[in-house]
Amino acid sequence: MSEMSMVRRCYSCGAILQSEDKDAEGYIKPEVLNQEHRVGEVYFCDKCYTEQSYSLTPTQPSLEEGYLSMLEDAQASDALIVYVIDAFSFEASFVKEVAETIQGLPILVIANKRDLLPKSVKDETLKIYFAHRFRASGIYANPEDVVLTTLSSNSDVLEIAKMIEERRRRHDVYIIGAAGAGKTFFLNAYLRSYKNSSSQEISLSNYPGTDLRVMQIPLDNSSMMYDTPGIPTDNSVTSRMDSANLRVAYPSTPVKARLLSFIEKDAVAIGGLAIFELLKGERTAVKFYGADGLTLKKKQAEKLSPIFFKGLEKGDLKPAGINLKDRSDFDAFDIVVEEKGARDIGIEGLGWFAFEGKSQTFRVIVPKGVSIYTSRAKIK
Ligand SMILES: Nc1nc2c(ncn2[C@@H]2O[C@H](COP(=O)(O)OP(=O)(O)OP(=O)(O)O)[C@@H](O)[C@H]2O)c(=O)[nH]1
Ligand SMILES: [Mg+2]
Repeated sequence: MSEMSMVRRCYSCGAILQSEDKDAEGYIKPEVLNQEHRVGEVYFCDKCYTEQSYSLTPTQPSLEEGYLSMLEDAQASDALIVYVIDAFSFEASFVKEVAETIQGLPILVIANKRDLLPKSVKDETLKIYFAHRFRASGIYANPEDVVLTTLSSNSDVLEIAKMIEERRRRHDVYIIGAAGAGKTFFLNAYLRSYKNSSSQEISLSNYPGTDLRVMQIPLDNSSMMYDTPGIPTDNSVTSRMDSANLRVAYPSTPVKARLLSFIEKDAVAIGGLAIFELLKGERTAVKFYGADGLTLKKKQAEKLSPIFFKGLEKGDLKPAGINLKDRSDFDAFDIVVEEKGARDIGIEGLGWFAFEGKSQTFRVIVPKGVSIYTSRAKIK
């Protein structure tokens, strides 16, 4: 009787893996190829592996030069940090160096775009979640440090202005956060009730010693409020789409749960942007939270994957990203859920999957460089 073995391909370039010919396509060291195949393990040929065309750790957004030295000033002057987040998606937007640089400073978190989360969820629950995510990212915050806002419709920020005034103790204020979170919307609302009691003017100029364009608002004769450039969202799906696709993929109304039931090896494709698979584990009910316009297609992973990549090649899938054509344009992450209880696995800028943690392994395939995160459930 002949023995059958599974053909293994490089996850990046798709070449059939082999250990015989170093110079031929798909070469992989015999010790890697012959080791026992662990569930969920993805293989790369040596060429793809050494070229590091696959990043297996979620990426962080990149910072402009001068950004950290600006925050070092904030640290040195014991300033108040007003950290604006997009309540729909911010979980993977933290940058380690930013967290380290603002360590110990007083903070006020403005969780904006509250309108994109279901009304039924209590504000208090969200505040606890947001504060938890900040702490998990190395920035100390409590639920009392969080305010929820919908700056696009609510122009009144008097309460927030009062909180800032109390918390800043006559020190400077730095408004920071990811691009598009709502910093400028906040500032515009703030300026409506602002009175300049100083001898200085409001100005848009380079932050001292940097090329950063910063709006500077005098708060009194010795302190300023700075509206700083947004931390780039290059690790978000939103940065991979043109505006027509973005209108479909990014919510404009509260996200609703879409129910899916997974058995092992089931997967769901989200438009032409991502695949989420239950690689290992018992039957799991999963809720997807994301824009209504996103199409979900669920099938066994081995059937779904060729359909997805063929669809991408042909340009059939909607919404789709710019220059996402084949497997090599995507990253794959396997997530082993060790925690029990209500959990989320999210894709930055796209939405999240909510489920009960039961030692599952999930595989998430996302456009290269897009971050994913896992956390306790945002919405219960
Ligand atoms: N749904 C919703 N959208 C909002 C809200 N507030 C702002 N937006 C939208 O978010 C986008 C970005 O807002 P901005 O205030 O310019 O964001 P920013 O943080 O200043 O961005 P950068 O200057 O690029 O760093 C705008 O297109 C707004 O329409 C909100 O409360 N809800
Ligand atoms: Mg702005």
